[in-house]
Amino acid sequence: MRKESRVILALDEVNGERAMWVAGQVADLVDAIKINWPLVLSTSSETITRLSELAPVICDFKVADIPNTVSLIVSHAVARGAEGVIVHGFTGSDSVRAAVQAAHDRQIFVVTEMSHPGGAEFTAPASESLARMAVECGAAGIIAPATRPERVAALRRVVGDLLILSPGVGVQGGSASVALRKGADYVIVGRSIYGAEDPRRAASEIVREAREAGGV
Ligand code: BMP
Repeated sequence: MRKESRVILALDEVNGERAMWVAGQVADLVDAIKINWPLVLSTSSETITRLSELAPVICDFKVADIPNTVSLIVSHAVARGAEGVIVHGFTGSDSVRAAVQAAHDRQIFVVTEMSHPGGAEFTAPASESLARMAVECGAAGIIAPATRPERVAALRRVVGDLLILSPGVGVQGGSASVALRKGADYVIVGRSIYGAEDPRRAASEIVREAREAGGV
């Protein structure tokens, strides 16, 4: 995955036509497009392939299952054109290893601490163990919360040079520049871009903020 703007679009737009329009508006500005169940279920898995023609696609399926099922989901996402897949880590190292193996040369990202308030209940206390396991299992990176930037810094100390993708910017209250300065490689931004009247302008503003935060 390229590392230029350090911004990943979370395309949770459920109108398929508008989703493709938004993707076309910002594909050259963002480093990747992350899609989740809402868009895949409201359109079809063919959307993965169509989007992958515009930008690298990360399938945020938060896969949480036994190794065999994990492996089936990851290999089908990759066959559709996914460059990366997001999985949960609480399922254990055998499931995460199955994801890494099924992804071959594509990337697996493991959820650590989630960005919403409920993420503090169960995921926060386990986040450093989950991050350590992601490293041991050969994942490409982790997901860490821009809403709690000090946790991004703490998780960076655990994962070394693994990639950190950080959601929670904008509507959830997190700041792109702070998350990047605390150690995130990329910020994940959804509604603040795809929900804007002018998604290209909204994306450009966040890209400018990311650039000002330094790095790369
Ligand atoms: P938004 O910028 O609209 O809040 O979108 C954030 C995106 O990141 C959503 O797709 C959400 O599913 C995802 N996400 C998150 O917000 N917090 C997490 O801890 C993990 C996520 O994948």
